[in-house]
Amino acid sequence: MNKEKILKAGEIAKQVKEYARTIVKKDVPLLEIAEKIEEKIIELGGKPAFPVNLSIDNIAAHYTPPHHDETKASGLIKIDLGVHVNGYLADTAFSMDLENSAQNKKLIEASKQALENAEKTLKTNISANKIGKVIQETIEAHNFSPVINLSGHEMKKYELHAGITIPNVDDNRETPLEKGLYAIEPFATNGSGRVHDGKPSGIYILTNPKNVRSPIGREVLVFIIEEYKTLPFCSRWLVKKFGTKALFGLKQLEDNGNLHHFPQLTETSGVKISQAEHTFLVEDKITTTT
Ligand SMILES: [Co+2]
Repeated sequence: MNKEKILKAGEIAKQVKEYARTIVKKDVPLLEIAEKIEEKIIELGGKPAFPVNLSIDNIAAHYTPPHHDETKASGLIKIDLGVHVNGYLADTAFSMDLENSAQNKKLIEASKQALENAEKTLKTNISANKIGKVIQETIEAHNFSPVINLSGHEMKKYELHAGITIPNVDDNRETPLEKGLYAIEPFATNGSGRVHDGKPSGIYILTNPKNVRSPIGREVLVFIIEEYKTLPFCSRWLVKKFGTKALFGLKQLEDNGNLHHFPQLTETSGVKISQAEHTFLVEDKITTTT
């Protein structure tokens, strides 16, 4: 573990988050917001650890604008961004209300407060379900539900979701949080508290680097291995590099079993979801990196 690089990734994420707050406004195209956030990460000396997620209302996660997207910012929007410095990660998220809704604001407050209470409870070797319990109790005290099938996660070099998961409820699993890097991410909702797989997100991760026959598939694969390694990436990034033929290459790689294609994660329509997230370095003492 390289503490210096972990802290640098966290510091960049913190600054980009402040920047994001100034550019996310109602009716601004998500494409413009995503590009600006990702450019800012690079400008500050990091790389995006995954495509910035800009998920609105009942979409909990995994919405990143495709290259031709026309969606505009609205409603209850979650901005989830990741930074890496040579594979050392920071993962952080916040929510904004773009329709002046009292309920959105309450939902945002519930996940934010749950994260703050989790942070206060955090110590070396605490069991993961104790953190989940604090998150659950805080969100329920706001009369909302935590999203129970999304969770925080351990992170390792070039591995966004590694090892231990940190639930958003008390799942009775007493896994101790040993020294390491963790993201805690409570989601609060006025819905059922369970998300399901939605449409394909255009966000992928390399699962098997085996050879592929198609020349464009191979070209894209070589680039993915070199540029993203085992971190998530999106079709928008590849269209920027190769033009729209990249989409054909991605299809070949998906069919050949090289990639996992993430679905959007959604609740039923009409339901709202908020999120807050920080990265924590757990040593003898705890450092919030983002
Ligand atoms: Co995360």
